[in-house]
Amino acid sequence: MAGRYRSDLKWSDVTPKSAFLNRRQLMAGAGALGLGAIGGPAFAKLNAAPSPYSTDAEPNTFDEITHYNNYYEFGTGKEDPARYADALTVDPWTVKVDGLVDKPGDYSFDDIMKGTSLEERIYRFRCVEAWSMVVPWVGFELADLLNRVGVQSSAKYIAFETAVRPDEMPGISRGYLDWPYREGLRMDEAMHPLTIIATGLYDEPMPKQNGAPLRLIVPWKYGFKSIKSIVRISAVEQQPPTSWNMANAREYGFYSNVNPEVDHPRWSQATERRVGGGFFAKRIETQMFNGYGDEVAALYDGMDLKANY
Ligand SMILES: Nc1nc2c(c(=O)[nH]1)N[C@H]1C(S)=C(S)[C@@H](COP(=O)(O)O)O[C@H]1N2
Ligand SMILES: [Mo]
Repeated sequence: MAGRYRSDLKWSDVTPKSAFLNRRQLMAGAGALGLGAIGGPAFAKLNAAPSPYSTDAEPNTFDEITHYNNYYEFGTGKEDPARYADALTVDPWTVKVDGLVDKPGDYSFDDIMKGTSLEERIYRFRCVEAWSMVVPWVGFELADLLNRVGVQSSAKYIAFETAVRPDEMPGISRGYLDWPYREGLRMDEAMHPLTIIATGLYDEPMPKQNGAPLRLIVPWKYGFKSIKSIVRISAVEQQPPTSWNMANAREYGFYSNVNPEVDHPRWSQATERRVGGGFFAKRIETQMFNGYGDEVAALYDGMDLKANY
């Protein structure tokens, strides 16, 4: 896993942009001084304001969040990403933005971060599958990035791809999924203020096993929609193929909204087991749209969510 990072620098009185630039200088210094691995470039500020969408549930510990992961490029076991993801090179990092946009191009992580107009925030979201975990992400709205590259009106969906690095990712040669890992959102979902690009968690740059240096988080959808280590973002007209749907269309649809009323063919989705709660942890009731119905239910007005699972 990525080394934990501490410094004496106080972030409290710096602006987001200068926090980012300071962080870059610090990282260069850390490298030169041989202070060890840092997960990747970061945009974290210790006292960043929590998003009003944050849950007030207690966050999981850093150790829980970084040792119970799904990242099939590194293996299918929950501990495989923590064991193997250190091999991933995350700096430099380039994201190709293409398709129906005014400013296509290969954007470095720095390009993406320096242009951010919004203040970075802490988003304390519950990630739900059959299990759940509360994570204080640091990130910014995907819409901010999409607006900067100028999504054209003919684009109806945003498609995402993860890096494919057989030399760094031991899971690639084993198959499991049809690489690259792919995900997609309808345009209104992509533009929703709850949809974020996360670049860190707690006060750390994004740990590699959690998808360094930047990943998607869509808190009203099941965890697998939140694609990690993104290298390509495309604005497209047709609904794009997505990895889990390609692997098993009966079990995984395109929408994948958290929905306690629609069971996965192999398990109930009415409840979730909180990770880290210990052996006697009670299952908790899963909320429709993970509790964000007021914010997102209108996106699906008139849609049959049993057919569009
Ligand atoms: N590239 C990539 N992204 C991925 C996955 C993956 O295997 N590869 N797994 C998904 C699944 S199934 C889940 S539940 C979440 C887990 O995120 P976390 O490990 O940070 O909790 O990442 C999602 N993003
Ligand atoms: Mo998952």
